[in-house]
Amino acid sequence: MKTTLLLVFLIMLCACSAVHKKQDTQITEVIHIETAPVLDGKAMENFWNLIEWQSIDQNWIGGPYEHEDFNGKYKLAWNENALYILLEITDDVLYDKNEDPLKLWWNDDCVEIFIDEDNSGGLHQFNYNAFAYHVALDGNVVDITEEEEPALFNEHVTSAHTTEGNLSTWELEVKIFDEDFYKKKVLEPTILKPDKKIGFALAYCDNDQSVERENFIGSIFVPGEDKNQGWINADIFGTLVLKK
Ligand SMILES: [Ca+2]
Ligand SMILES: [Ca+2]
Ligand SMILES: [Ca+2]
Ligand SMILES: [Ca+2]
Repeated sequence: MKTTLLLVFLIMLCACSAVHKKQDTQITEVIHIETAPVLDGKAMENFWNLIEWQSIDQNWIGGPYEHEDFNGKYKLAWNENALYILLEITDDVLYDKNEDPLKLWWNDDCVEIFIDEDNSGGLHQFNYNAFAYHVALDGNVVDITEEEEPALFNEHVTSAHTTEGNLSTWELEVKIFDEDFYKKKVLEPTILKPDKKIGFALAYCDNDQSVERENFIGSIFVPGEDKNQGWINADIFGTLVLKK
């Protein structure tokens, strides 16, 4: 009996420890910039040239896709006000299926930015422990609120993109908010400092005129069969370390 109880206790302990984010996996060091980029979808700023590209190549949803159908890469930089993303997306068909930004927003072509301000990991579907910002082609930013409803979070992410042929170049400014941001009288992003860790992943919902999105491609390897976990669970996010 004692052995059985001990075994049950050990299994529970393992199960509990497995839900916490392994903080040191998939680490990216992010370089500091003095001046924010001009958000115009043109990588004219010299600092962008000095930063290495990273891939968006993990197929979280959908069948195999060709290189012309989707490929994506990104660069990151930060200053005390925000995280900055330069993103190059090749997508053969740009498709805004639903004009209403709060209706089936994940079935439009969109960039999805996952942010966990304190790198805690954990569940975030109906709270602000972490965010899954869906940035639409028209710039609207959608996530789910504590009231379990979709809402616009346009003050959190500002974007611009240019498109030439199949290639879109995005520049995004992501202000980082903690889980209590909505309790404050004034919308107050976190002031970022060197060595801060932020949970992070980036993804693209690719729809080329289908009823539902055809692929959902992320920047982070997700173990197990269900790869579509980021919108609920911040444990799968990678970790950014802000470097001065
Ligand atoms: Ca620019
Ligand atoms: Ca496509
Ligand atoms: Ca958190
Ligand atoms: Ca598309």
